[in-house]
Amino acid sequence: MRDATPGAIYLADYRAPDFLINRTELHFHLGEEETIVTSRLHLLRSCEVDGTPPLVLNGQDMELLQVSIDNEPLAPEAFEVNDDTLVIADVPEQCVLSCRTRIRPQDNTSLEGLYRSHSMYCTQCEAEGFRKITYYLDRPDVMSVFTVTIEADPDQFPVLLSNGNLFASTTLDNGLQQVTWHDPFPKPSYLFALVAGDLEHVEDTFTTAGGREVTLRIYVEPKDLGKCAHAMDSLKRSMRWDEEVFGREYDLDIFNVVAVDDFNMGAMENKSLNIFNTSCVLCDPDITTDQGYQRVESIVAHEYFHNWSGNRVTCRDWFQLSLKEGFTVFRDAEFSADMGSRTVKRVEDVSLLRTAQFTEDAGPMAHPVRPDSYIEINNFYTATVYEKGAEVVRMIHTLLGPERFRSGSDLYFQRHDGQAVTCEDFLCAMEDASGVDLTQFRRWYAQAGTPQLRVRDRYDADARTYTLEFSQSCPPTPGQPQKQPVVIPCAMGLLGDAGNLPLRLRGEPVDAETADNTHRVLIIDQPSQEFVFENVAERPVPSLLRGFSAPVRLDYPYSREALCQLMSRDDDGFVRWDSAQTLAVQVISEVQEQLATGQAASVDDMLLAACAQLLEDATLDPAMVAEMLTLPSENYLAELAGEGAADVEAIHAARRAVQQAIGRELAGPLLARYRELEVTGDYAPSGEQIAARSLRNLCLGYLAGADAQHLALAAGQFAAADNLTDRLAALRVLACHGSEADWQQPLSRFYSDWQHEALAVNHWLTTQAMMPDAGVIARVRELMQHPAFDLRNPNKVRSLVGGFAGHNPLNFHRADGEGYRLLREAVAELNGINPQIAARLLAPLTRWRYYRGRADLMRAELEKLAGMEDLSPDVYEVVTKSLQ
Ligand code: 0A1
Ligand code: ZN
Repeated sequence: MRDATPGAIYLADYRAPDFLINRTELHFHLGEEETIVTSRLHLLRSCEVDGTPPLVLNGQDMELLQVSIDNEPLAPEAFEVNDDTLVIADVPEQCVLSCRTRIRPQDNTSLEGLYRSHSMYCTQCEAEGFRKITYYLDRPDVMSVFTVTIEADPDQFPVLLSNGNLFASTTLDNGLQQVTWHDPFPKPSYLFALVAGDLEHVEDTFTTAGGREVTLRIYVEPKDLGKCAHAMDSLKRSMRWDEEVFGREYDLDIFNVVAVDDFNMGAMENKSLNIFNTSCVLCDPDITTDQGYQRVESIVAHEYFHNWSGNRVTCRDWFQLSLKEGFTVFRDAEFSADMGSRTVKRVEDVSLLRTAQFTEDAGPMAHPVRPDSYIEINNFYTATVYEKGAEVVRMIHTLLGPERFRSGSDLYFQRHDGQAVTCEDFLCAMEDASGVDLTQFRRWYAQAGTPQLRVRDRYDADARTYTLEFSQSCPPTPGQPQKQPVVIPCAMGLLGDAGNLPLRLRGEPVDAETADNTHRVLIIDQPSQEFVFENVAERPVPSLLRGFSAPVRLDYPYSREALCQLMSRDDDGFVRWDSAQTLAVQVISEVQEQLATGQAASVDDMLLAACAQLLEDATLDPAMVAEMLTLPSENYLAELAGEGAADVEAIHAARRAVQQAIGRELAGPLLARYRELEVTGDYAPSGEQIAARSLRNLCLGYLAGADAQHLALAAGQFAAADNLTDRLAALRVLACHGSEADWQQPLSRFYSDWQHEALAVNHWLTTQAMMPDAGVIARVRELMQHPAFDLRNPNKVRSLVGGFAGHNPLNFHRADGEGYRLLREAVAELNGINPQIAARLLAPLTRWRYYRGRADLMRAELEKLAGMEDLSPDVYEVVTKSLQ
């Protein structure tokens, strides 16, 4: 909590540590009332240091019982303890420093450091949680070899885990169980982990390419033992894939995963002891949706891949967070693309980027992929660091090509194994291995904001030339009024009447490789630039930014005819989807104008015909058809409207009118697809079944949204479903399009059937938070008092309050400000419980500049938060930056 205004930390102030810790020995006595932690830190003054600087250790929320140097207890005047440091003025060049501290994990609601979740103890140390466990140099560039001893009552805590290999295990004279773990790989404190609990595990093995047999274990509460198979399979697939695609092998004989119900994020890559939010590891057809299965696979992979990109090579400081996160998200995205449909994966990722990251980049918290400053590092686990960071790595992959990218990655791991490094080191490895100069490309790491790529074209029929004119710009962001041009790889092709045209670019040498193909990557690195294509027989439609080759906003004045052509005939699946999105955006905004001027909604036949074509073409992948038929979200439409221009009610009405027109006009084909796509046989999270269910449930939504008669289909599906995907899709259709008589009974049925499964109940909470009816705010408030809800459990908070504020724009932005009030009250309460979650939950209020007629109401709630006493640095940073 704050006793003074929290200050910012700057990258420019980075200094190497004065002391190193070669070895770290920790002893934990886990008791009923308190936990006693004893550390022995083998310290060494850095040889780069002049003089004898004091030793400044980080530590928070604990009681220091004793401190000694080389076994000699220090007198009280030899050290100074305050709220977050222990300072010892006089420390020998080399010594063993020992601290004994008392902590109370059972009272730790922040879920950082050591805390209790149900009956187990576990840790979360990234980014700065270790300092709540013991006094330490809690910074990622201090890497140490850890030996950890844990003592606890074996009846309560039969399982005691830490990083590395089990070294010893005994029963002490007092009946306590004592185990010792040793991790041979030096690591920063943020990768330390400890787990104690009454857990059971499933076990498997994996043999690495080099012949090492690795024991794989997933630890869960006994009731969840049957829900680990999918995660285990995903882990084995990830291990094999990382060997094959990145040449990375696992390096210990054991790899443990633990599932925890109270967890701030998705999962954590602690060395050989990954800790997962239960929602990201447990799978069962009745508690996990198809998307949930896919998410588990990708998060298991993500955490596993961190073993190299994050653990063996880690970050020098937290400004370099994207070094491990951007690279690892890129790696997990490639893995998922290889496991399923590459195009569908790309579409999902770009949708997320455009909604979450573009909004962040256009708002008050905008920051570069490598930020220059922060107040609270926990606020920087963002879509920009993760998702835009991954896009930046993807662009390097595009610029270098797959082989040279792989050489760059090999060089990076070889050169920096065991080190804590920077984004600059990553770029240097990529340059050195490939010979490609990335000087200008570095701006992607330093500049915030989403660049805009404006494209105009000319066709000269006489000269048979087609010219593309590009210009780029980037709007100002906080602290960065002026931007420099970045390097934008624009993958493209040209679509003619009979398909994609062969390309010949003026000035390009004609050789076998470039002579007659239909795809190019143009490099846009100037404020404006022209490319001339020769021998172009007809005016083409440009297919631009294929595969979303750069994280930019594309501005090209596509006609609806051109969009329909791209949608149905372009070679690139991403462009086909993106054209469908652009067409839908155009049609929705046209309807919005019609409604605003008192006309009836009239939905362009061209959109309806394009949708009909998609529905009727049995050769297409149903998953892709479902993506193409999904209308842009209300949040995305609001963001496109621009600052001061988003009218939530008008957007909702227009989108709904288009949705209803599709449901009404295409009822025949929708119903036909709905019937034909029914999956028979047992549930499996296979690509084929997932694709069928996604399109089928989308059809159901359109049908019931347009005609109440079809609600019966949803009711039937709800009753008959043998899996959560179909059950929940039907429930959501009833809750969204039906009246109380339609949803009342199924909602209570769902709860009574699944109340024993927290993860299923979370979906039940979200379903109710997203309902469009006016009673939703009262319902959310009521649910916050429901026994199934718990403000201390982040999954519940995200499901209910996050679901409401983030995914129910119509009611969150209600004109009377009640939605904003609800969110502010929840954030205010959470501020004292779990500041990290409080700050994250606040994001929808920070977008106040967008909403016409709502800005004052939204600001007023932010101001109330700003005026609170005891504001955490987390919430303080988000509130003050968004009010600036
Ligand atoms: N490094 C993890 C994410 C993570 C970050 C912070 C946490 O607590 C503040 C927890 C987990 C990952 O990328 O998966
Ligand atoms: Zn990560």
